[in-house]
Amino acid sequence: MSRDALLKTYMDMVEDRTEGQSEFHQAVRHVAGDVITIEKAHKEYAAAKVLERLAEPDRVIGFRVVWQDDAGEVQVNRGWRVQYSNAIGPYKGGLRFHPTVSPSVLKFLGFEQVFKNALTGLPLGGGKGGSDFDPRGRSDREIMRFCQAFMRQLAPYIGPDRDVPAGDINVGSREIGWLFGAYKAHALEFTGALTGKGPSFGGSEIRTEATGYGLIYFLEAMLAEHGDDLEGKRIAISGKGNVATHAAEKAVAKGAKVITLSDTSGTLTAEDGLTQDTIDWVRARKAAGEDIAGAPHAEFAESASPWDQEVDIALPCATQNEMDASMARRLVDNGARIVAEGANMPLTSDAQQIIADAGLLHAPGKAANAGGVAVSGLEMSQNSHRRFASRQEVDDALKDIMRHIHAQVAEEGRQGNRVDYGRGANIAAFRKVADAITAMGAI
Ligand code: 2IT
Repeated sequence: MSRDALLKTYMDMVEDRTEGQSEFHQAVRHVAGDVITIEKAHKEYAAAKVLERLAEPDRVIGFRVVWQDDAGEVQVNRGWRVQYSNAIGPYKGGLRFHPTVSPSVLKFLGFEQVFKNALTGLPLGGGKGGSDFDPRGRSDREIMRFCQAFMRQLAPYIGPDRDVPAGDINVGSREIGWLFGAYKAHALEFTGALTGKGPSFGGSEIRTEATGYGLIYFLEAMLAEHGDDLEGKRIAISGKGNVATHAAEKAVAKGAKVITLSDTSGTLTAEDGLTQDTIDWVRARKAAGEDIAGAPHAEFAESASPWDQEVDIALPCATQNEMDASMARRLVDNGARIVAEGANMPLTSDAQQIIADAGLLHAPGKAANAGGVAVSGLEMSQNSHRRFASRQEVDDALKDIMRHIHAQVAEEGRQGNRVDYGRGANIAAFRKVADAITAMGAI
């Protein structure tokens, strides 16, 4: 059978079983498109039905989260943990609190996490979880009570050798502190069952910065591969959260010009590049739950998109499917040459096709944003050893890991003097996961 016929048969099976889970279908289709012929050509993988098995998470745990708001009213939210695959290590992946969280979104994120974690070279399986809870407009005490109620439901299913959650959108070190407090009260043990903890209770240096810094280290490796560097490059970044602001900070420190940051209210633009004080201001506003209109030394435009600027490099760091076909076309027309994903699956399938057809280099999130989970892996190992690594030690390890991911992906994806990063990442990660699944038999 041809690749297209194989992919159609496979995706028909996936879609029949998971009707309506469009984000999940999108993520699975991209990986399967790159690896299905490899699975079929490799006798052991084909016999073990590796792709068919990977279309189904190990399990999805769903629960009700009941808590009381400041007015004493009972609130009911939905929570889930997708334990996708522990073929190469304990389930590992973030928790997201956002009204768009659904089983489809968490399954796509869990699926991607399996492959991302494999690329880090650390012994980490893949998972993802979260809730449809919206922290916007909630007081600190309400968010704490929500975290405690959420962990009451989740705690029985996690642990340092079983499943180790961390943060994701709207779950930062403050929420991890509340979640960890509730976990510890349940488990009657102090173990590293969560990462992204505060430095005074087992958290790793650099974990907060790691996804954004790692994205820039990966970008530097991409540029070096193609005989170039960051100096003077014009970069558009979307988002205003942890990934976006730390990527911006590191890019500016390396001599690039960061032209934009954004949120759902609009886009901040500085023609000569945002300065560190503007980035700090954005971070403080995000922490206070406020939008980014009115930043110092930058223009704010309500309906503008970061992809309307003339830039060399685009770093989408907001959320899934944030860039659609028309935005991708504008980005290409504005002269961008590189897209590296800080967010998970930020391009729609149509946007991805446009970027590919225009010949841009495009690094997928599972490679480019793996720095966060990589430092989570380092935090787990520090906790197991009961020690703390220095900031320098962790930053050096993060740089090494991002260079190593780039080298693996480039090797699998090299086509002449260019690299197909999407294909390279999917193939390198798939081989590792498939080898482990195959070695463990039909279980
Ligand atoms: O998308 C991601 O890789 C994360 N949210 C980080 C997960 C982790 O376990 O550190």
